[in-house]
Amino acid sequence: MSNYHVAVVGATGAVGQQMLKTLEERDFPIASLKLLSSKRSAGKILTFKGQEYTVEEATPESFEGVQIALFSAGGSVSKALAPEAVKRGAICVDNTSAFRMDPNVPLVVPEVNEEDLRAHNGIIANPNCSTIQMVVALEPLREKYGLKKVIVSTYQAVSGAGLEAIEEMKQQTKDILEGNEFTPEILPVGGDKKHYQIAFNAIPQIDLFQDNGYTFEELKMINETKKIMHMAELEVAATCVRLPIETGHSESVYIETEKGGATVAEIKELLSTAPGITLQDDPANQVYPLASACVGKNDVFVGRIRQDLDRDNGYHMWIVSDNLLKGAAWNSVQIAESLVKLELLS
Ligand code: NAP
Ligand code: 3JN
Repeated sequence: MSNYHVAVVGATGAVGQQMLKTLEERDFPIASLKLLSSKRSAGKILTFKGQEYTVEEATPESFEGVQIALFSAGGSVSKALAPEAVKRGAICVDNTSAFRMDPNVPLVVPEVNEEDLRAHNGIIANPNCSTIQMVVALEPLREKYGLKKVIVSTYQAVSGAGLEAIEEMKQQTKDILEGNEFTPEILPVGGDKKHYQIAFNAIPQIDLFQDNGYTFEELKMINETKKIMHMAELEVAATCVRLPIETGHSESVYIETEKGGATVAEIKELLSTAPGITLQDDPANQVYPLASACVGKNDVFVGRIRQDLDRDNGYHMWIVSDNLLKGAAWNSVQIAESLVKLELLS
């Protein structure tokens, strides 16, 4: 097997750090590795496979000789630098929303639509974390029973909002427990007008509000799900909520299938052997997925599967995954592995 010249853009961030861990754990075939960030972290030393690497400022020239670049440094960085990387011959796996809805860019979750990679034009988009874990769980159901409608409410961890948000939650928790004053400065969204307490709270806003009253995170889930599943007609509604959990997104998902009548036992059987899924569903023994238990694991955990009490094609379930792994780093590295497997990397 060949070894590849790899760059990680945003290597010092919450996702970038998991990217490096995942590349290391998967023993991805690396000939050379560039760790890129903003000017702020340039010069910082990071360790990969026991070897020290100096972080460099990401510039267009950084991508000379790079074959695969994993981007997680925000949408504006991807918009500015991914085309520069492609110009220099790299394939980019982009973790931001910058290109996800571009019809010329495949939006890929390998368990669902790996074959879409064949149509890439240099950039491949990694979906939003909340979308990824949901479509992994829904794809086997779509394939067997058809899918009409999805209604999802999320319970999202703060690590989805980056390292500063984690720090804010921890500091606020400490301040509240010690009776100190504090001023929220980051959550729900760094760039928005108001900030709210996240410790001991639930914030029904992730990303900025759009004109139709949905947040951008909710619209990402809606639009990305349709694109990944090639189902423009699928009815999807989403409500996204931030909770004071460090890592692990949870989702309460209601679906309606085309064909009714599947039993819960049949659905459990189907999901128990589906790729990337661990079924944890044994109510009698209080077995169900927990955010705290999914941390550090690549799978999507599914449980609490119930038939709707009014509709014979309606089902409820609870879907949990490590948002920084399957939601970001692992899905990106998995895409890179798929590119190697499908012989799409030069
Ligand atoms: P983070 O912890 O705040 O880290 C941000 C990273 O981006 C740092 O490495 C930072 O470098 C780098 N960066 C910032 N500005 C840059 C610039 N101008 N040029 C080059 N690098 C720059 O954030 P995160 O949680 O890792 O998220 C990063 C991005 O990944 C998000 O903005 C989002 O687009 C994407 N993301 C995707 C998902 C998903 O759902 N798939 C989930 C989370 C995040 P410095 O150390 O120099 O500041
Ligand atoms: O908040 C979360 O749990 C996931 C956040 C993802 C995110 C954060 C900042 C910018 C994204 C994303 O990947 O959708 C973006 C973005 O729009 O690129």
